[in-house]
Amino acid sequence: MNDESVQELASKEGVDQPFSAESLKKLCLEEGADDVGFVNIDREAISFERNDLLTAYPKTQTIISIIKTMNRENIQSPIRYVANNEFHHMSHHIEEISRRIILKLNQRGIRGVRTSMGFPMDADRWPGKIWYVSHKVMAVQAGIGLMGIHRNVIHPKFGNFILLDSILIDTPVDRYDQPLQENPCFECRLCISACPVGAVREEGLDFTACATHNYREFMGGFQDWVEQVVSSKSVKSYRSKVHDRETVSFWQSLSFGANYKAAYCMAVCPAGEDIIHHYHADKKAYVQEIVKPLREKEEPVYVNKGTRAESIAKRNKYKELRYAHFHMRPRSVAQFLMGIKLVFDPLKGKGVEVTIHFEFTGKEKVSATVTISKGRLEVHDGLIGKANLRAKVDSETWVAFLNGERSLFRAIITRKLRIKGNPIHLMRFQNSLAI
Ligand code: B12
Ligand code: SF4
Repeated sequence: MNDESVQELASKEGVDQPFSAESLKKLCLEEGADDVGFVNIDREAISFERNDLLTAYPKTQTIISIIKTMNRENIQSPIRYVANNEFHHMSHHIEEISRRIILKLNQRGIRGVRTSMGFPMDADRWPGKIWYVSHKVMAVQAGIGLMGIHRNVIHPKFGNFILLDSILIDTPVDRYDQPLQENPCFECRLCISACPVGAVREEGLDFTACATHNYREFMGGFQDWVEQVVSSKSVKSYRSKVHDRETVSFWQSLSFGANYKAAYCMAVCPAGEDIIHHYHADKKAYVQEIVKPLREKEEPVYVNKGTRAESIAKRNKYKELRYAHFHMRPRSVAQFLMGIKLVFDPLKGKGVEVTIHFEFTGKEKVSATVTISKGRLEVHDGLIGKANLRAKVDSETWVAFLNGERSLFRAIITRKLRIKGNPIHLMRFQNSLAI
């Protein structure tokens, strides 16, 4: 849309009226988005996101969700820098599209904010929710696509080979979109079989497994590497922990954008009109051409010791097992209670049946019940049911203990931690966590 037509529309519509969804959609597509949809800030389904959205832009009325397709063959390549180059290039591209959309909207008197499609994020909130806008949630609500078993959004036409972005604007539109009725994911489970660390599971993504391997050179994986550097007493000791090619890979990540180690779940997904006929025409050939080269690629695979991810990686003779530690040291009780859900490992927690009542005192006064049962960990507010163990603990002491800065013994003798029940339950709980 040229500047003249923008001005023409602006004068026709005025911005204090609900804006025409149709003309906004046209503008977004003309600026290069491959699909677009709109969500109202008051929608119930995004209520858990509202605080963050309004922190990012207090005047938000409408969330514009846009997508950009990637070149599928790049993402499927067993040469991962070919895929990473596509991810990075298209990340910049979609952000540039959002930037252009917002500048065009500014000319119509509409103001707004675009955050970021991925990184950078708010590192001050680490290890909490470091992003303010969950683009998948917005895309689903905007009717762009639905999440498959692998938790990526699948567009009915382009499949999951899309990147997402969201723009928060101060103006309502005259029509909002609704989630799709039919999920393009047809449960072929290729994503489950392709992930070298078994992170994709029907019961939900194993966040720690994916973050430890795929994000080896990001965030907590990067912390791990730094700690390996500083804890090495000599060059020889560093080299015994980190291969030269791994050091070079970290350099490459710092210089050119972090290397994803896998994204195989996305690479193999055959859902979506543009792709599915390749799969249905000859399923065996599809697996041979797309899945097998990734499964049989010889490469290092990063896992935490004793986890389900380790047991899965071990079964694949093409993968070299490398032990890592994805660091997520909580800085508050709230982060602890959120984080344990992400780091619970079903293999390490196998056979554990325990209920713990936590009563946190001091800075963060919170009560919570943590239950591990039948290979699942749940956290509930308040003290619910009968506990095997009751722990009354000063919140700051607990956080210091989790970060290795305070011993449990010292916490007990200074009466900052009071336990009722057999402490073995606390150990069992701790041993069920992947990190
Ligand atoms: C956090 C994050 C991750 C995490 C968690 C993955 C996930 N499924 O959410 C990790 C590091 C593992 C990850 C990996 C990848 N990601 Co990512 N990631 C994000 C991010 C920042 C937010 C995701 C989100 O909305 N979560 C909210 C909830 C509703 O999603 P969920 O699936 O139910 O929740 C999972 C996690 O988020 C986690 N979680 C939930 N709450 C919290 C809170 C905290 C504090 C933490 C740490 C985690 C966490 O637990 C769940 C898993 O058990 C977005 C960018 C953004 N700002 O939106 C990109 C995004 C989701 N990622 C994307 C991509 C491409 C990937 C990778 C393919 C990267 C790669 N190149 O290898 C892999 C795919 C892994 C997979 N199968 O999901 C794309 C997805 C595009 C699409 N078609 O859907 C996004 C949308 C980026 C973008 N702008 O396009 N990612
Ligand atoms: S690979 Fe198959 S099971 Fe996995 S998300 Fe895609 S369609 Fe669904």
